[in-house]
Amino acid sequence: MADQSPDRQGAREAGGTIVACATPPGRGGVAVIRVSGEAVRAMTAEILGQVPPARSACLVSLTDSSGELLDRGLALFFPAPNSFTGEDVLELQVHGSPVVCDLLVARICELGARPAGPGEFSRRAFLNDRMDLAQAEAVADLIDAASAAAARAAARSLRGAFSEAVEALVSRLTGLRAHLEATLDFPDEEVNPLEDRTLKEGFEELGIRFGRVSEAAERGRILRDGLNVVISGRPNAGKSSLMNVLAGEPAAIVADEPGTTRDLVRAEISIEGIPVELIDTAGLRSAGGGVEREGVRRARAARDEADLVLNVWDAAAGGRQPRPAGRTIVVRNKIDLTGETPGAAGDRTVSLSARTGAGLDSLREILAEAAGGSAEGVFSARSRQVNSLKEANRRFLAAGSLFGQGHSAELVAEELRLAQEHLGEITGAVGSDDLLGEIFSQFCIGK
Ligand SMILES: Nc1nc2c(ncn2[C@@H]2O[C@H](COP(=O)(O)OP(=O)(O)O)[C@@H](O)[C@H]2O)c(=O)[nH]1
Ligand SMILES: [Mg+2]
Repeated sequence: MADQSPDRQGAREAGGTIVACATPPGRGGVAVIRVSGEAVRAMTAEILGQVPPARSACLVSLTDSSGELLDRGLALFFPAPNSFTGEDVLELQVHGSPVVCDLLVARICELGARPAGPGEFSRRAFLNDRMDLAQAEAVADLIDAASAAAARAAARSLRGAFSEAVEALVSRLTGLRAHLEATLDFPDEEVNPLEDRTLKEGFEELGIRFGRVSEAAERGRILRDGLNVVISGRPNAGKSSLMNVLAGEPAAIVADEPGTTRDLVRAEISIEGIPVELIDTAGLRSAGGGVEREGVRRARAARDEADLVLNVWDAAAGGRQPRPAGRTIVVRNKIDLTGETPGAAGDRTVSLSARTGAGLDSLREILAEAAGGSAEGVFSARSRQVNSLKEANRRFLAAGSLFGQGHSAELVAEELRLAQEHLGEITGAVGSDDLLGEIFSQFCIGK
């Protein structure tokens, strides 16, 4: 983290008027320079000889300190608070020359602005309540989106879909807490909270809502980060063969000899535009030497972190086939030897042959579904947000079970309060400067 030095960190946090080229470096038709802060109006008058009317494009001449022409372009003035940052903002559309941009940025700095740090415009937008943290992060995710589905999901978060879902959870949590605390205020009334229907139904309904929002957020996270798929199973089941046929290249060594794959082998593929990382692992068995044992340890660790596990099973070998569970899909391989029909049985078991390719399409469909499916109604999310949501849900479940066991309303209310705090981390209602610094430092400059 080279740009975390104290002076730059300090500069980023300082106020003042900031300037940056918002378009990527290099030559192009048009470049956009953005200026935000309290001195924008005065600077605008100086460089343009006028302050253009609010929010309308105006053809202007841009001059240096001696009055000489630097470029002609369009100026847009957004007076506070109706701008991206909530401050006075000037946007200049000039010819896309890096030299012209540098001259203009230097000219604006001469007049008292300073170069913006990464994400500083978005950070101001957040601090001035123009958007919450989930929306600010969605801006960055929209810019970074690797697929159409990811871009649509980010646009939904930017519009506020994720924030609204979180706010709805918060308002219901607050309602439950208020209701619980009311029973604290009237201890003499001898009401048994367990028989209180409003509370009971409140817990049930909120539980369902938590589930729905968590699922959508998890799908959004996968759309953004890609799907991580671990291929696991016994030695010689055909894991490496499956990896190679999915990857379309001989990424891993295939051999008759059990114990061939010892380290993790990775391949990146794309399914419906969503990045999928395939990880081939050493077969799980207790025999083998030290290197193989380390391979097995790595295989287990990878499996624990996977979004999805393909448990490959040699259909020709017989024995007791593992059951699909949670994130695990059972792949019955080598059906060219058994003659069974290729394809999926339910959404968690698929029969195929890595050798002939029969049944592979069914597996690809299952992977596509896991990677986001239609992505209908999904909003973009980051692992930071998914983790906060999980923590909030954990606290909420704890509150529910304390409530069910008849514990004091105070104890239950405290767990609900903690759940609410974790939800606040998502939108930035609760959060530290360190967290904000970390998030915005990953944005690009000019955003
Ligand atoms: N007949 C047949 N043989 C296969 C199939 N998939 C893999 N094999 C063979 O099974 C052996 C072990 O394959 P490999 O991919 O190295 O298994 P791994 O140890 O699980 O990675 C090799 O000889 C492969 O050619 C299949 O679908 N049909
Ligand atoms: Mg192998």
